[in-house]
Amino acid sequence: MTEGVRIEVTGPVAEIVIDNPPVNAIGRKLRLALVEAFDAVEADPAVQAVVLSAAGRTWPVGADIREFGLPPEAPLLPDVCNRIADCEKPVVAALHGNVLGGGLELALGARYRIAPEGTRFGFPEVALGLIPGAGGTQRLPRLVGAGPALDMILSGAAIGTERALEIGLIDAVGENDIAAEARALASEFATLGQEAYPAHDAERGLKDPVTFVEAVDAARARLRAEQLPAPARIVDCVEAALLLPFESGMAFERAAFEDLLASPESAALRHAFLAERRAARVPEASATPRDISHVGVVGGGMMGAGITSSLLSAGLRVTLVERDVDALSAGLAQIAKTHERAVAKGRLTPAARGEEWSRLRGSTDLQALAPVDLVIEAVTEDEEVKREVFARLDGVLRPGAILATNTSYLDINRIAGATQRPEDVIGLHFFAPAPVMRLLEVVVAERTAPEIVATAFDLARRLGKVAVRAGVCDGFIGNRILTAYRTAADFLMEDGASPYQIDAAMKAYGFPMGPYAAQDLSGLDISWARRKRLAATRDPARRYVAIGDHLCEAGRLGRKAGRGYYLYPEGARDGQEDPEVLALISRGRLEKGITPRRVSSEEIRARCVAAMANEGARILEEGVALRPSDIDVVMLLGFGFPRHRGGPMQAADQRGLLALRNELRGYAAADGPGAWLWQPGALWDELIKNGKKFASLNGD
Ligand code: T1G
Repeated sequence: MTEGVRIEVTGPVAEIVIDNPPVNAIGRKLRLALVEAFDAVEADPAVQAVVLSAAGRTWPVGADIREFGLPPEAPLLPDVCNRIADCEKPVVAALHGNVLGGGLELALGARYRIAPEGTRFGFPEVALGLIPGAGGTQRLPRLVGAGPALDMILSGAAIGTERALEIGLIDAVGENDIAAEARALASEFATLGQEAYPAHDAERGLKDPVTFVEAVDAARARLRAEQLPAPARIVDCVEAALLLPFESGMAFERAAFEDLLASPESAALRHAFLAERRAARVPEASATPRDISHVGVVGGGMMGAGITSSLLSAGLRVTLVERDVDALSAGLAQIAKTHERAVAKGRLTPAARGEEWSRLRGSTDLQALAPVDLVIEAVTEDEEVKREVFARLDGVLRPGAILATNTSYLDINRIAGATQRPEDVIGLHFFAPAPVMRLLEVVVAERTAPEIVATAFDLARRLGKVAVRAGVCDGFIGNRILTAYRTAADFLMEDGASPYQIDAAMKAYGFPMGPYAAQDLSGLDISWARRKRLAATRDPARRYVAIGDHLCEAGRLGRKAGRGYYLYPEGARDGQEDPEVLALISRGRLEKGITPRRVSSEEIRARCVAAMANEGARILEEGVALRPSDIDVVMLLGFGFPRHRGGPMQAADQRGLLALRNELRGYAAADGPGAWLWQPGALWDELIKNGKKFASLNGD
């Protein structure tokens, strides 16, 4: 049989087994093999009934996302699903694992569907900026009605067997050897003969058109103006399942699917999906990770407590060390609060909380860390303090234990230099709040051993985080690009834009909040400390905007101080614009002899994204990041870059590198002392002259 499918005939039952590891993704070869398999079993007079099953850990999880950028090749997935539905012999689908997307559409082509407990069913296409494009928007509402169909397809959320049985998506919940049960059912059908099959109405969802229309209208009313294009198309297609004959509905769905497939939003969302998984492909992946079961955390502040909660959730034993009892108690209280919130929200049972808590120890003595496999240091962002902690840890930890620092931009080579074991030192840069943020920057110092990197990536997987490999530089990947973004914004603010206009422009681009509201939230003193640290080495000829320093000098440290770029009366969550800040900015311009100019929102967005992409190009040239898509993953998961834009490097590719490089050159020429921010490096010319995009550097 063609690759990816085998047929096993037992008596009157033919079982077609899909076997395309790791997740039975449906690419062209598999589509062809399935059509050939159904042609074969239909032509075989000995076969009276068919079972469609899947080998491995899951039923097909969907169409092969990697094929979407390629020209479509027959047979298309809708044709495969129709082939199954048109099979003259009853088809029983034996489902298990994640029955998603095109995989669920395959299952909907069958006459009967059975699955064991634990099987999940969903249409995640909306998260890729798409809609089910192989009959899902037509067959599902016909089977289960518009309400449950719209809930599934608009949310992209999976449902379990109980809900699937309740809405009629599956016909029975079976035991674990679901293929055997399916063969028995098919054998019954083969023996009973066509007329005896239990009545199975694949159109029962259309029986109540009034309810159907009400569900469509309600869903359409909930759509929001700024939403991406896919949700509205989903509602239109589900409505078409009621209003149009099946073939016309399929054509209507296909047209919508092709529109969305060609959209920049979907290209960005598919890019993000694959980029997150590509990040795990690091040169050190072949090294053997060390066993980690007991982790020490030094520092029980916001980050240390958050990291501890994350480690406990992953089933690890943790010893938290703080300098004194008060600090330790505060850290433990923070962890208890996180537990309480999880229990209150039903994410954690009280018993599970108790079990997690039983794996936690607290101490004020570093000696308590002697037995641990790995220590994560999360003390204050001061190089000397960290070096002192590492020197002491070096004398306490057993040979082979790993020392990790959570620093967000300090030089890890210098921190490692405080120990006798630099090859066991690495950066694990978590993002606040650590239990929630999925990003982990794994910062590899000059002498870090390969198996330490492999251990860090293995730990990230166990924590449910996406690890991205970074080299040592000031700010690694994310904070370095954030600095470029903020600098571009500061230049615009000094040139004539207000911080409030800049924030609004970047929110309109898709950021959850603008750069100034974000600084108020995290506290202006953090970046102020960094600017002061770098002041001695700053090139005086370079443009430098001191507005942020002036705000800090005036005690305006952000939301925690009740005022920063915005005012927060009585600790209000959302800031109010403050004329005092505008006056302070005007004074700053006056001192520098700058006549403010009108700045458009389009220019704000263009400059900020260009600055991020240009810093990303520099990071690539310096080898700090392995590939452009790693930079995108960092900005998407750690810094709120809108997912439907794909990240700064994807956005640059979408914009066009020649146009963007010329734009950067224009900014550099116009910006005089600020040219240093904009100057495009050699990588731009290299890619442009070869007609390549940043994506060509991602490998695959
Ligand atoms: N296509 C290609 N490769 C895929 C894939 C897919 N759909 N899904 C997973 N992989 C790869 C993934 O890149 C990784 O590869 C490996 O499988 C393990 O994945 C026409 C248009 C099912 C929840 O969106 O959500 O059908 O990095 O690490 O954590 O209507 O995979 O090892 O080389 O994620 O156990 C709709 C996407 C597609 C499901 C399992 N389906 N997949 O998670 O494993 S569009 C989806 C997932 C479609 C039709 C429409 C997850 C998972 P590598 P993993 P996991």
